[in-house]
Amino acid sequence: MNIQNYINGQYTNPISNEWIDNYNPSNGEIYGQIPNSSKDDVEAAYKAAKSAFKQWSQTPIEERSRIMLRISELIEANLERLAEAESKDNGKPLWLAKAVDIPRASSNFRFFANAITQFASESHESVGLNAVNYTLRQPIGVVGCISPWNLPLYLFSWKIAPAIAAGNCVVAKPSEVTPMTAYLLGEICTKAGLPNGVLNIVHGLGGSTGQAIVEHSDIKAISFTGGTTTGAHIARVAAPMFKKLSLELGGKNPNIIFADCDYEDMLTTTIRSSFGNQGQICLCGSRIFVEKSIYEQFKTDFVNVIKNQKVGHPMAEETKIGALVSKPHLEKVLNYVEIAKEEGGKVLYGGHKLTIEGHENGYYMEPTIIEVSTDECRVNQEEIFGPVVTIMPFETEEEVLAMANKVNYGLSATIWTNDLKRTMRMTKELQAGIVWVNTWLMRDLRTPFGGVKDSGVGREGGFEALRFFTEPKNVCIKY
Ligand code: TXE
Repeated sequence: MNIQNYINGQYTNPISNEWIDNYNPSNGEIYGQIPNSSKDDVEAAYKAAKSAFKQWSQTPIEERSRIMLRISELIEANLERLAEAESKDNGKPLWLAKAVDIPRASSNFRFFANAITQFASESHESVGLNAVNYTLRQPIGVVGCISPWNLPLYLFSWKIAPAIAAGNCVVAKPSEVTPMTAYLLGEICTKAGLPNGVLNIVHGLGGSTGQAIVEHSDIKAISFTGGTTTGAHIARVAAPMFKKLSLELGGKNPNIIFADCDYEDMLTTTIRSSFGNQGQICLCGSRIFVEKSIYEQFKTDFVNVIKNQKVGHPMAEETKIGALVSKPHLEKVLNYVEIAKEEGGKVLYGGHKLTIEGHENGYYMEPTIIEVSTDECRVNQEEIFGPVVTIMPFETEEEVLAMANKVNYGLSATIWTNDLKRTMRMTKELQAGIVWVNTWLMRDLRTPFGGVKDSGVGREGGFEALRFFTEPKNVCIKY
C-alpha cells in the first residue's frame, strides 16, 4: 500500500514521484511505500500552512477546541484500525497499541483541546506609575514537528495537539520507519473539520525531508523527539536562524531499588520499565541498581519472570514482547550484547536473535539482562534503546546516587523505597527531568516533560507546551 503526503487537506504524491520502501518488522517484508519528499514538498506544505494561519489563529478558542475534541473522538472510534496499523508498522504487540498508543493519541488531542480553554497570561500593574502591563501569548505562525518511531502516533500527536491548540499551523514529519498512523490521521482531521492547511504531513527521510523543515527560514519553531545525535545536529542548523527549539532526546535512566521497597510491586513494574515496547521507550529504566542485601534474590526472581515473557508475533494475543522496529536497529541492539561481553559483562539471560516460526525474517530478540561489574562500561553509559538492561548491586545511597548521575543523559529516574527522608534527599539530587518514586511511566499530562543534559532542552506537557508554541509579547499601557 502506498501512502501519501497530506497537504492543504488533500492526499498527494510527492512532487518528484520518489518513494521509500516500508517494512513490516514482524516478518521483514516490504508492505508498502511512502513518499520520499523533497524540499519542494516541504515548501508546498509550508505554503498551505502559511495561508491557513491567519484564519486559524483568529478562530475562537472554543471552536478550535471543539474541532480538536472531534479529532480525539474519531481516533477513539478508529481504535482497532489505528492500533493494527501501528502494530504492523512498528512491531509492537497489538494489545499494547490498543491499550496505550492509540488511547494516548486521543488523550493528547482531548487534553490540549481542554487546556487551551484554560490557558491565561499574566498582567502586572506598575503601581505608582499609572501603567499596566499584560502579556499577549500569540501563536508563532508555522511550526515544525518531527517525531520518532517508537511511539508513533502517541508522540506525533503530543506535538501537533498543543501546536494547533495554540493557533499555529503545522508542517509535521513522522518517522520514515513508522509513517502509517500519521498518514491515517490526515483523513481523521479532515473528517473532524480541521480547516485545510492547519496540519500538513510530509513523509520522508530525516536527512532530506526533516532537514528541509529544520532549514526552512520561515518555520520559526521546531519540536523534535528522537536521538541525541540528530538533536545536536538540528540545534546546529537551527541556531543561526534563532528558532525556538524543543528537543526531547535519548535517555539512560537509572532504576534504583532499595531493600525496603514493596518488592512485588517493584518487580512487576521493573519488568515493564525494562522491556515495555521492546525496551524502545526513552523513559525505560535500562540501568538497574539493586541494594546489596536483596541483590541475589532480585536477580533470581527477575530472571525467572523474564523467562516467561513470551516473545512473538505482534498480533498474537499471548505476545508480551514483539518485534524490534527495523533490521538496522535490531543489529545495533544485538551488537551491544557483544560489546557487553567484551567489556566483561555477564549475560544472565537472553542476548540472542530469535526466530519465530512462520515469521522467520522478523526482527525478534530475547529480552536480555546483563550483569555488569562497573557502571562505567559502554552498555551502562550509551543508550541501547532495545530489550537490554544492565544490573549491578550497590551498598550506600551516596554510591548509587553518584552512579545514577554519572551518565551524559538525564531524562528520568525511578526510585523504589519506603523511606520518606531518603526519597526527599534523592529526588532533589538526581539529575533528571522526571523522577518516579515507587512507580514508572505514570503520566499526568499537566506535568512538565523533558530532560536535562544530553536528554534535551525544553519541556513539553501542559502549559509548558502551550508556552513553547506561543510567543509572549509584553504590552505596557500608561494611563
Ligand atoms: O532516530 P532519529 P533514529 C534514539 C535511540 C535510537 C537512536 C537513533 O537510541 O537508537 O535515537 O534512532 C528525523 N533533520 N531514539 O535514527 O534519526 C527522522 O526522520 C530533521 C530515542 O531512528 O533521531 C525521524 O522522524 N529530522 C528517541 C526523527 O528525526 C531528522 C526515539 C527521529 O529520528 C534528521 C527514537 C535531520 N537531519 C530514537 N535526521 C526518543 N527520545 O524517544 C533524522 N530526522
